[in-house]
Amino acid sequence: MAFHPAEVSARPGDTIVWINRDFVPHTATALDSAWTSPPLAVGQRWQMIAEATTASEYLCAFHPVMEARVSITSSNSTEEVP
Ligand SMILES: [Cu+2]
Repeated sequence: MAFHPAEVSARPGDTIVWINRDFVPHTATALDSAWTSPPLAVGQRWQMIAEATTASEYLCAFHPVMEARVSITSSNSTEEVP
């Protein structure tokens, strides 16, 4: 009955995967409703490509005490050319 890790950071374009390793169904649902997984049965997985708008606190729609967070870090691949 918890997300592990409770906080994950990703860069835009990264794939974030949730796997339900619990004994009951769960969802991963953004607090601002920007995204949600379908209900994940035991053993099921769901993945999402991270975008800037993915950054959010999220919870399980069935068990709102389950809270976690996705943070998005910008990539540092761009360098200014003098
Ligand atoms: Cu749940």
